[in-house]
Amino acid sequence: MSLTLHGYWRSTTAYRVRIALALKGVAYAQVTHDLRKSAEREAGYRALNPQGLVPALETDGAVLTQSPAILEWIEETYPNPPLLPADAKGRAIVRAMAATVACDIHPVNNLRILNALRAEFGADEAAVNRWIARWIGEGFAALETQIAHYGDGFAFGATPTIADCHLVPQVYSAERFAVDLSPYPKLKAAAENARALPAFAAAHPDRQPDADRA
Ligand SMILES: N[C@@H](CCC(=O)N[C@@H](CS)C(=O)NCC(=O)O)C(=O)O
Repeated sequence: MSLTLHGYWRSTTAYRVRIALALKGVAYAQVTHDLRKSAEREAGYRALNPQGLVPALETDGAVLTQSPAILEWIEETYPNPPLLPADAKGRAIVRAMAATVACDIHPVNNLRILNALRAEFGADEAAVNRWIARWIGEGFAALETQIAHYGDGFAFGATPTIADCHLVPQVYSAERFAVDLSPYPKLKAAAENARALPAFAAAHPDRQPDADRA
């Protein structure tokens, strides 16, 4: 099956998909859409993803959108190594941890939200950074408790899961916006442990072909 990932190096949602594909050892092509130039809103790309957001994953005969759905498709299509626990309770907890990032942190800190804060609500960069840190902090505080309870090297258990596919990109974003991670030592340790794996390293934004070069 041939796969093409439409993304952008610094997109944390595309980063989730890159991690999952790398963990599964699945090869794919990449097409970049420069978010700084609003390329994701162009008509050609909207024909693939009507939401005009990255990522989208082109497979034989379908275009998949929404990174959590894409991760579930990857898990079902390439079951090894598994990124979800074997038991239903474990799967629900992992999906809940992922949803804390995907539903409760990332959407309110997305580019178009930040641009609306700047353009329509008069927020300066200091206010935007406070906004970002506020929502990351709320989500990370909850994840810190869950990782302390369920983690064993990774966010849940002793092997990477879909929770880590969400956590590591969100930590990347937190670091980019200089959010203090010292209140979340377990979360930080889990992210660092995951990042040390070659699959996570290969998926890092700076390693992507469209990354800014110094
Ligand atoms: N819930 C979607 C969110 C996708 C999303 O918001 N992607 C961002 C990049 S991380 C984007 O395309 N932003 C462009 C914009 O806000 O205009 C997913 O997980 O795939």
